Amino acid sequence: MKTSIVLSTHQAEFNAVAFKGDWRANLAKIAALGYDGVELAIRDPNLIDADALLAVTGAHGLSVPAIGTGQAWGEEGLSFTDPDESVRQAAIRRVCDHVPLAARSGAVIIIGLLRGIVKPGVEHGQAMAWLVDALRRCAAAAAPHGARLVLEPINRYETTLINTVPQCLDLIDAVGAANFGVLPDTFHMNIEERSISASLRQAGAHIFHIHVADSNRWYPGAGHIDFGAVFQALRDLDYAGYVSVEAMPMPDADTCAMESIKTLKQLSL
Ligand code: LER
Ligand code: MN
Repeated sequence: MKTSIVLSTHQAEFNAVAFKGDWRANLAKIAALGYDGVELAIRDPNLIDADALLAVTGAHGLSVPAIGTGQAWGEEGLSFTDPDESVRQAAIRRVCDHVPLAARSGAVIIIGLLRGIVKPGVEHGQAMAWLVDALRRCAAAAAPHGARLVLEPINRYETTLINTVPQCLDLIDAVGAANFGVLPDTFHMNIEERSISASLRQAGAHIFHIHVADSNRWYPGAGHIDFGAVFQALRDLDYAGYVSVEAMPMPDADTCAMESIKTLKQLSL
């Protein structure tokens, strides 16, 4: 198991990101704390200089295990399940635009809130059909480049589409693409799953990436999630991917990042 932490390349509304803004300074901090990698939250890949970004991550010895895409929903309203077809197409194009950087870095592309919520007047079944179709198109576009995609089950207060890991496993069956998997996030799992460790065990090899935050979305160890059981399940699965910290910068970003890596290193022993 390897460690990473989320960094937004730009200022962002989403609050569970410790590091935003000055990405050069933040990458130096993340490397100095001993993280193996950095997960990049990127609203629009056309607005970043991928060469410069990868040069700096490489110089620090940091890998890029994942790219988060949710700001395109939060700040531009793009969604796989919007009733407006042009919005759905724009969301698919945006995911495809992430493929070159994902292919270069080996990052998985995360579909979080970009899947959307079921809007008033839309049948749940229709939203699911749009979602499956969009995921198939994105997975097909990513596959020739060796890039992978994950969907993240997100709690009911943020979306009405795919709240649990078992629901996501059914979706993986429906999409039927080998490069499409699941990203469990312990914060959401604590709200939605019957048992966090049982759902992780059920997902098994479909887990391509993981987010960790505690029950209060502070750093692991600041709430009441049993991370001992979480890590035991991951060890039993021989999970060899990244455990990525996506937590609020509380009490401040530096403390969050420092406490998180201390706990993750203790737990993964
Ligand atoms: C994104 O990774 C996430 O966990 C969501 O809460 C975004 O709103
Ligand atoms: Mn998450």
